[in-house]
Amino acid sequence: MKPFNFNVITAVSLMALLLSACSEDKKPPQNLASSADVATSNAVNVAKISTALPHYLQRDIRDEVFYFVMPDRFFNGDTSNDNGSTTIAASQGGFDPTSNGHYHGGDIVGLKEKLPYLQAMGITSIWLTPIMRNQAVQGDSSGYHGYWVLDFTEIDPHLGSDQDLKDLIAAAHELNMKVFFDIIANHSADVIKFKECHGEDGKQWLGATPGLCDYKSLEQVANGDKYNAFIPAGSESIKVPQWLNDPKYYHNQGDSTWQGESAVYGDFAGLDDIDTNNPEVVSGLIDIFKGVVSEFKPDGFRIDTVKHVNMEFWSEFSPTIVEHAQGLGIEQFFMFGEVYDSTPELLSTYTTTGNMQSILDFAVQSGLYKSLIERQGTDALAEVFAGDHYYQDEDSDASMLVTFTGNHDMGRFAYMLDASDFVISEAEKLARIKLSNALMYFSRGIPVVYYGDEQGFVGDGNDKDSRQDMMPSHVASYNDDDLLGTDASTADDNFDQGHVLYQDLVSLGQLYLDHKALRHGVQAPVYAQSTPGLYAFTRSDEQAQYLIVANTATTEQSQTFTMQLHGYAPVVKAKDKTENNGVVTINLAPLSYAIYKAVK
Ligand SMILES: [Ca+2]
Ligand SMILES: [Ca+2]
Ligand SMILES: [Ca+2]
Ligand SMILES: [Ca+2]
Repeated sequence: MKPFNFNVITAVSLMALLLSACSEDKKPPQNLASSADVATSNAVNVAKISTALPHYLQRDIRDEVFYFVMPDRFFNGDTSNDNGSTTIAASQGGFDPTSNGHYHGGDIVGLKEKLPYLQAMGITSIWLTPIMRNQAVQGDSSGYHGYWVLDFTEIDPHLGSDQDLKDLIAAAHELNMKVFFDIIANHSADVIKFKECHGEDGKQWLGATPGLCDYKSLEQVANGDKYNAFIPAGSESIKVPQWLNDPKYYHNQGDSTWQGESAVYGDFAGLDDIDTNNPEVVSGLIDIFKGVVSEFKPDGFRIDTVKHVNMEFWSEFSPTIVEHAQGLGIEQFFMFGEVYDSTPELLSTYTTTGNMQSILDFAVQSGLYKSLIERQGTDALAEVFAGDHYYQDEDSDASMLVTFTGNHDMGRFAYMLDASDFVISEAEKLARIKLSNALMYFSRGIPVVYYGDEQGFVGDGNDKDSRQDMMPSHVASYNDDDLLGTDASTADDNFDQGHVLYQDLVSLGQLYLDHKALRHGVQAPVYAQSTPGLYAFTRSDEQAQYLIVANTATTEQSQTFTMQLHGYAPVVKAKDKTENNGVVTINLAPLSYAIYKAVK
């Protein structure tokens, strides 16, 4: 753990802020990705891009930098709520900070306390994992992640009170930051049981396959072969609002095998799959989420498990919720869905046919994975962006997609590097992470930083293994990880603003703020190759064109590009650059990138 003097940070931060406020044409920063020193420098800079951008109510979504956080694993600001509800048994308990599958005590008050930490990193928007009241315990783990909702109208008591949530949003808005909720329309907590699988009391296991209640197809159900669905005694009114307690509003076809129609109609490992084909359910769910918007006034929603709900539901739900929010004065209300698939052809159907404004760009994640972890050619990335035209329709396009390098389900980019076939030094891992972040920020789409990535978190895998604590952890399998860029472990407090990756994100955020075309510019391909090496593209607006070149190889690489403009000046310097009337030759150090700008 590096010692940290708060007064020094504050003084340096203030100075950096003053400098950034009064110098429009700063010197081009050093090439960030090429300086992959493991040792962190003592310099602590801050990038408060949230306060320099337009007011949050007017701000275009393409100006955002997201931070995706699981509040339970972030910071415990109030230990009195650690055990959840004091009045509702179903939402009580499940607290065990030594287990990676249980509540750890982090909450909304704690998150609010850390807003300045996020703001200083250049974050403008926070996306929270689901915060509605959960079933605290299911089987041998708990609802710390928030995806087991019982009550769609109030916050989970482990995370705090409705007022705490309103206070967080008010505090974020005060800093000109936005707050996004993660919502689920596909399923609720697991309450409904099937007599054929779970017995008369719902507590047995009679299924043929352990842990899997066999899926019954639509055809089987039409022929009368269906489950006897029921709610076990004592749980008849456990869900809110009340209509969710009637089994007739669920599909009740058993567990999804993730194949064919079961992906839409099946239960997600027992989680009650809501019958989103029923018009009464559609209006019921629309009312629920209109209510959430009216009550808390978030700036948008990330929508879970979109692929597991019928498309007709989304095409009605999405515009209705956005219109409702706009009617409340949240003009820029924005929703992006989780469609776990990496092909633009399929992903784009949700923003076109499904009327959704945006989706999480699993295709870009896959391109970054192929080029920087599997070491395929840079054409793996070019191929992803070549599918951008699929997203084009009258009200949305690929520039509104939400990009990321890893997440709470698939694991962190750092873990993927660890798990790859290559033996990689810490310096090279850091260089690959920095390059993936730069490509995420500077290519089209809205970047998301997964909490803890900025502190060098790695993890042993996906899901629970990737949901480490930022506050001192008591989970042994987290604490034995070798974090990148620091001597700290997850047993320490990890809000280190001097961490090399935190500082790198500060730099990216500052560049993002200083050059509007890097956020809004139209992207066009320039160069890619079938082996690791250079990847080049431009971002252009009315004023300027930016040439962004990345080197994914571990050797120096050089290439000449014939550009339409001339006079490309450095924004982030390459190792060497020469130019003759728009014929630009760039020489890049291993695993680095450069940005050059030509004025129109
Ligand atoms: Ca707490
Ligand atoms: Ca479903
Ligand atoms: Ca169930
Ligand atoms: Ca471990």
